[in-house]
Amino acid sequence: MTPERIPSLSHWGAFTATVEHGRVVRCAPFARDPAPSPMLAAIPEMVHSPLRIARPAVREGFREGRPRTGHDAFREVSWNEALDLVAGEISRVRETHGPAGLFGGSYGWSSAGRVHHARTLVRRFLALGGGFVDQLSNYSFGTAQFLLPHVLGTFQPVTGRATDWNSVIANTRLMIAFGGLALKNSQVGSGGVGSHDTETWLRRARAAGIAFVNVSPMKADAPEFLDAEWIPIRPNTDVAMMLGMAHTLLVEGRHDAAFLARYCAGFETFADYLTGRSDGVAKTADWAEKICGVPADTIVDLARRAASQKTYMTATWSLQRAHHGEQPYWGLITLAAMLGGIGLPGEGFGFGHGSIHGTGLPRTAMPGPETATPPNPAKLAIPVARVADMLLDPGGSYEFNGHALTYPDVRLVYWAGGNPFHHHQDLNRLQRAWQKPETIVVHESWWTPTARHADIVLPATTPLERNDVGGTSRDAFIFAMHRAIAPVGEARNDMDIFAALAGKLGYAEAFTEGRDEMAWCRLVYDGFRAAAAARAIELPSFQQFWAEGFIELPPPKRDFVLFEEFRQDPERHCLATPSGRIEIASAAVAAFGYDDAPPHPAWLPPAEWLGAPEAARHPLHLITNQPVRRLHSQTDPGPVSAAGKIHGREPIRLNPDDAACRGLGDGDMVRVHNARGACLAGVVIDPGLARGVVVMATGAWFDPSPAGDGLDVHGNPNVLTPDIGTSRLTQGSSAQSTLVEVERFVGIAPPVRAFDPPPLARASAPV
Ligand SMILES: Nc1nc2c(c(=O)[nH]1)N[C@H]1C(S)=C(S)[C@@H](COP(=O)(O)OP(=O)(O)OC[C@H]3O[C@@H](n4cnc5c(=O)[nH]c(N)nc54)[C@H](O)[C@@H]3O)O[C@H]1N2
Ligand SMILES: Nc1nc2c(c(=O)[nH]1)N[C@H]1C(S)=C(S)[C@@H](COP(=O)(O)OP(=O)(O)OC[C@H]3O[C@@H](n4cnc5c(=O)[nH]c(N)nc54)[C@H](O)[C@@H]3O)O[C@H]1N2
Ligand SMILES: [Mo]
Repeated sequence: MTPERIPSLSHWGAFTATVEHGRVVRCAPFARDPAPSPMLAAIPEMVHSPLRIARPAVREGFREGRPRTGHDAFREVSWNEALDLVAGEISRVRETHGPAGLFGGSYGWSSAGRVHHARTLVRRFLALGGGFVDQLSNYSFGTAQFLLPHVLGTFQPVTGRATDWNSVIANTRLMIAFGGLALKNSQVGSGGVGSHDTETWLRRARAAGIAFVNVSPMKADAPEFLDAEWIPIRPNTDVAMMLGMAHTLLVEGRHDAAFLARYCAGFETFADYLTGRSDGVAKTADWAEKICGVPADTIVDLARRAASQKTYMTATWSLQRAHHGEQPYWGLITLAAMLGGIGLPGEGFGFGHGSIHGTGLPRTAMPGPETATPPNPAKLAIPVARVADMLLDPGGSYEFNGHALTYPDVRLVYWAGGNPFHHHQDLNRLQRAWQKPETIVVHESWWTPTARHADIVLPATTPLERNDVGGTSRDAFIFAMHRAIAPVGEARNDMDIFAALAGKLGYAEAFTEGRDEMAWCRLVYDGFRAAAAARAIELPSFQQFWAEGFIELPPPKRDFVLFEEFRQDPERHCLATPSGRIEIASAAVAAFGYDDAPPHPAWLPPAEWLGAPEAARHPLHLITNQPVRRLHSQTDPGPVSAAGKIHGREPIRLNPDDAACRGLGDGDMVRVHNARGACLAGVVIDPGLARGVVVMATGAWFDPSPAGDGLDVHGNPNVLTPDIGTSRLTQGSSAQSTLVEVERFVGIAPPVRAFDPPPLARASAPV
C-alpha cells in the first residue's frame, strides 16, 4: 500500500501528512516554504499521544462541589450523557441568571483551520443561544488595540499592515528595533503560514546596507546575520530611552517642526513635559540613563543618527504586554513624528516586526478566510485579561477606556480552543478564582491543565481528523486542509458537538444553517474568492482549490507605506482622532483623569521593574517571552519541546554574573520565586542577557504541587507574573512586569505529572 500524503496546515506552517495504517507518521513541509518550522515534527506524536482525551469525562467531586485542583480524577461517560449534562447546565444557568451567568469568551488560538476554529464556534453557539459574557481583544496586543485609536484613530498599525519590506529595503538606512526582530516568533501566524519569508527579507535588508539596532534585554532578539548593534536595556523602561532621544532632538533643534505642526496635535504639551516645564524634570539623556541603564552618550548618538538619515523604528508587541505598556507605543509614535518620516517610504514606525509571521510582507490588502461570529445579543464583555478579577469579584466595579463598568456574576465557564491555565497571569490566583463558578465545560484534544481544571470535558478532534480551510491576512497562501485520519478515540469535531447541543437546546438549524462540514468549507472559500474578485483578483473554483490543496494571492502592485495617504493630504485623509491628526497629547485621554494613563507619553514606573523597591527582595526581572520550540502551550508534551527541557523542566536563562553570584551553573535545577508563587526550572547561562534580567518562555504545562504551596514543578512562569491591568485605559496583560529571585533547588525534585493523563474511571454502563 502506498502511503497517502494529505495537505494540511498548522499555525506554524503548511505541510503534507503521510498516513500509514490509519496513523499520521510524518509531516513534510509545504514545498513552497523556504524555512519550515522544526515544530512540524511534533505533530504526529501529538495526534496519537496517550494524552489524547478519548471519551467525554466528568470530574470526580463535581457534583459534591469539591475544589478543582488540577489533579482530580475523572469518570468517563457516554456522549449522550455528557451532552445532556452540558445542555442541562446551560439551560439551568441561562434561566436562573440570564446571559450574564455564562462566560464564553474562550480566549485562545485554537486551530489554523477557520471553519473548525473552536473559539469562533463557542461564541457562535452561545450568541445564537441568547448571549453570553465575551472577552474583548487579546493578550497579544490588547493594550495597543485600545491605545492606538486615541493616538492614530485606528489600531490598524498593530493588527494590520506595516510598511512593506520592499519599501524598507529600497529606502531605509537605519532600523531601530525596540524588542528586536526575533526569528523564533516569525515561525508562527494565527491561521497558518505558507511561506516563512521573514529571514529572506531580513537578509535582503542587511544586504542592502541597512544598519540595525537591537534595543532589547536579549541579544538573541536579533539574528546574528543582521550584525545588529545591541543596546541592552532594562525591561519596561523603553519609554525613558525614547524620551531621552526626544529631548535630544528637541534641544538640538533636530526635530521636524513643520511635520509636527501640520500632522500632529498636542506637541507643545509634550514638549513642556520633555523640558520639565510642566513637572520640573527635564527628560535628558542623563535622566534616561538612570532609568533604562543605556549610557546617555548612546542615547544622544542614536537620536542624532536617526535624525540624519532615513530611519525606520519598530517595536515588538512584548513592549506593551507590561504594566503601563501604553507608554512605549505612544513614545515610539511621538519619536517618529519628531523625526518627521511618518508616511514616507522606509521611514516612520511599525509594530510587530519580530512578533509574528507576515509583518511587512507585501500582500494584497484583504482579510484572510473567515467565518463570521454573530453579534452577542447580551452585549456583555470584559477586557480579555480581566478574567480572574471577574470571577473573584462579581458585581465589582472597574474602569476601562473611559467607562465605569461592573463585573458580571458568572456561574458557568465554557472554554474551547484556549488554555487559560497556561496563558493567564498569576496562575495560583486564577486557581482560586476558578473555584467560584458552579460549572466549567472544556472542549480539548489533550489533557491540558485547563481540561484537568474542568468539570465536564468533551474530546475534540485535531485538524487532521476533519476538513477545513485555513489562512490569514498576513500570508499570501490559502490552504485546503484534508481529513487525513478517522477521529482518535471518540473525539468529535467542536462544530458537531455544538450542533448536537444546539439541537438539545432547540436551535440546531440556527447554528448549522443547514450546512455540513464541506458546505462550510465552500462558504468560507467562496467568501474569500468574492473578496478577491472585488479587488480584481480571479481565484479558481472551490473544486479546483480543494484538489490542488492551496492557492496563492498575486503580490500587490505597489508598496504599502503606512499613513502614506495621510501624509499626502492630511485634510482629505484625516485620521479618525478628535483632531484628525496624530495626537501626541490627547484631550480625550486627559478627560478620563486616569493617573495610570496620562494624556501624553510619559515615564511611569511600572509596579515591578529593576528600579522598584520590590527589587530589594526579588532583584531579577523575569521576561516571559514566546517559546522557540512550540506555540504557547501547544505540543509541549511532544518531542520538539521536550528536547529543550532540562531535567524535564523549562529552561531559565541567566546572565553569567547573576548566575555566578548565586553559585549557579548550566544545568542546575533552580527554584524561581516571588510573593505570588514559585516554579522549578533548569539553568542556561546566557552572556547575551542584560544584567539583572532572566528569561523563561511561556507554555510549560502548569503542574501545581499537590502540597498546595503555590509551587509549579514544571516551569510555567505564569505562577510568577502579576495579574494586573496595564492601566485603567486599556486593561491589557502586564505579564512582562515581574520581579523574581532564583536559588538552587535542594532536595528531591517532585516528579512532573503534567504529561501523565489524570486517573480515569470507566463508566459502568456501556459508553
Ligand atoms: N507570561 C506570559 N503569558 C502569556 C504571554 C506572555 O508573553 N507571557 N503571551 C500571551 C499571549 S500573546 C497569548 S496569544 C496567549 C496564548 O494562549 P492560548 O492561545 O490559550 O495558548 P495555546 O497553548 O495556543 O492554547 C490553545 C489551546 O487550544 C487547544 N486547541 C487547539 N485546536 C483545538 C481545536 O480544534 N479544538 C479545541 N477544542 N481545542 C483546540 C490546544 O490544545 C491548546 O490547549 O498566552 C498569553 N500568555
Ligand atoms: N515560536 C513562537 N512564535 C510565536 C509564538 C509562540 O508561542 N511561539 N506566539 C505568537 C504570539 S501569540 C504572539 S502575541 C507573538 C508575540 O510577539 P512578542 O510579544 O514580540 O514576543 P516575545 O517573545 O514575548 O517578545 C519578544 C522579545 O521582546 C523582548 N522584550 C521583552 N520585554 C522587553 C522590554 O521591556 N523592552 C525591550 N526593548 N524588549 C523587551 C524579549 O527579549 C523578547 O524576546 O509571538 C508569536 N510568535
Ligand atoms: Mo498572542
